[in-house]
Formats: sequence, C-alpha cells, structure tokens
Amino acid sequence: MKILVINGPNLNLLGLREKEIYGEDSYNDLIKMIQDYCEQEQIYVEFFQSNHEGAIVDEIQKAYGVFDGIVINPAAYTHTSIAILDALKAVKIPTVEVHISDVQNREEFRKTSYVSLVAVKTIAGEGFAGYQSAIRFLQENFQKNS
Ligand code: CA2
Repeated sequence: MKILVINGPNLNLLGLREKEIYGEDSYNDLIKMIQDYCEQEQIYVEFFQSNHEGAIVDEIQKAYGVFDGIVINPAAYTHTSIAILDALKAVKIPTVEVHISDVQNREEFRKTSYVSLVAVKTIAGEGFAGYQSAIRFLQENFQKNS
C-alpha cells in the first residue's frame, strides 16, 4: 500500500511556538514517527509539506493513479481552500483529514473545513498520534477493499 502524507502551511515550524496547542515535537519528529509506523506495517510512504496552496493542489494531482491513500493536514487552508477540496475530489483517492489540535473547540473560524466534505474520516485533537490513526484507518479500508 502507498500513502502520501501532506502537511500545509507553517507545519514545518512545529515545536517552535504554540507548544501548548501543538506540542513540543518538531516536523522532523512527526515524519520520523510516521516513517517508523509505516516501516513496521510495510507501507510505502511519501511526505510533502508546502506553504503554498497551488503546490499542494499540484501534489494531489500528481498522486492520481500512484497512491492508495492520502493523509492531509491542510492547516489554515482547511478553512479556506476550495481548490484543495476540488483536487481531492478529482483524484478520488481515499483521504483522511488530520488536525493536531481540537479544531472544534477553538476559534469559530476553525470549525469550518472544506476538506472534510471529501474526507472519508476527520481526526482532530489527538496530537501527532492522529496521523497514525489516519494511516491505520486507510490501511483497514484498503485491506477490506482488496
Ligand atoms: O490543528 C491543526 O493541525 C491545524 O491544522 C494547524 C493549523 C491551523 O491553522 C488549523 O486551524 C489547525 C496551524 C498550523 C501552524 O503550525 C504551527 C505550529 C506550531 C508552531 C508554528 C506553526
């Protein structure tokens, strides 16, 4: 199974500030945690992080016919990007949306997610562990359908 993990704007700065919301660990720690899990489960995984909406759209388009699942934390684009929603709809790859923080219990504007309109599941408030839960979900889904 092949999974693409996409992280949106500013997530490359994890661990630098707002530690009370996003924790102490860095983006590299996050990648390492996911890599270790995927190695153990024999899942092929690739990572992409960008601060640019169009670059994220390009990466989703390139995933068509290549990946069996997408895990995406679109960060602030969650709440604004119809372009990312449309790209995910177009490629029809099962997608799980992840948020490190509990977006439903923060500012009002974080309660809206365009990506959740296409996501097969949304996981929020589990910290970094949410990415692992997302991969597990895609894995179970993939096994059921193959
Ligand atoms: O909880 C999440 O994972 C978010 O997707 C993170 C986004 C935020 O805009 C969403 O509403 C919820 C923000 C990412 C900012 O990441 C940083 C964290 C710590 C230090 C610097 C950046």
